[in-house]
Amino acid sequence: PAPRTVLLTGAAGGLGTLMRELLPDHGYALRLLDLRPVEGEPDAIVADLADRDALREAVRGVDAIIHLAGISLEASFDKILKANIEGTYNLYEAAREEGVGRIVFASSNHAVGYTPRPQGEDPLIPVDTPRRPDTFYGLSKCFGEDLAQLYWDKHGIETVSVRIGSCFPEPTSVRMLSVWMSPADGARLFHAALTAENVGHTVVHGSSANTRLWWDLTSARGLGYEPRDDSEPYADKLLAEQGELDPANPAHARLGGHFVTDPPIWPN
Ligand code: NAI
Ligand code: 15L
Repeated sequence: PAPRTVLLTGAAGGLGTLMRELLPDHGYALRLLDLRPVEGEPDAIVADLADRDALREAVRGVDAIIHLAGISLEASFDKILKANIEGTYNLYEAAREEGVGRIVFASSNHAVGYTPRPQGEDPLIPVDTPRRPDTFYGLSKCFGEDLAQLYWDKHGIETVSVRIGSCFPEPTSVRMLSVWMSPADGARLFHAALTAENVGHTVVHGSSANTRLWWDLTSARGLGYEPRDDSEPYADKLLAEQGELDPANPAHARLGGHFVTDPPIWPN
């Protein structure tokens, strides 16, 4: 049967807030978890991914998990280690102990952020492009994907790792015209990732069907995802404000954008 009760971690965040609004229309009853209280949701579980007992209780009885919680931008290695690496491990262990069979993992384009973005007639970036994390943050998403593979091979827990582009109500940069995932398409993709059969561990690109797309959506479509949105209506305004991307600027020439060129965050 299709999963119905889903634990949404990171429910107080930007994407979590969008998905709290949109996923119930796809038939889900959400259980919410975040480090911070979730506004207007007194029943939400307030817990740190470091708290293994709380995670075990939070996952008990759910059909699936959408794992969004963690640090969503570059930070010191110690912070990334705690929240994204140990935190994701703790969540998978809780899922294993409690018998949860399906996880949707919010990976990121920054797992492969150093990949050159296509120019001219270049092919779209394939989903099996080599890992090229652009930050400790992106590196933590590589870890999460590998953890998902291990828990599939060893424990039979299925995961769809969604390398999300940029999921915000509207695209706000010229780069985002290429990697934007509309919130409605995000909910469609998460729904597909929760319901597709025999996914094992599957990595997909997460975006809308943008005219200026940089990556291949074949694996996402293989789950039954049918994107309906395209960033193109925002293109004229953003290009007038910001100009075309400059191929000589690494922040414009690589998938990860400014994550590639921002100075590293030191020390720990
Ligand atoms: P966000 O930063 O707005 O939300 C993350 C949430 O996780 C926050 O509410 C925070 O309190 C919670 N959190 C952080 N550390 C935690 C911990 N130790 N225990 C429990 N909760 C914790 O980020 P956003 O934009 O909502 O992203 C959600 C997820 O999707 C993140 O994993 C991010 O890396 C990923 N992602 C998001 C993209 C986007 O375009 N929004 C793009 C690519 C990936
Ligand atoms: C991400 O992974 C971040 O979580 C999000 O805030 C955006 O910066 C997004 O990537 C992006 O690349 O635009």
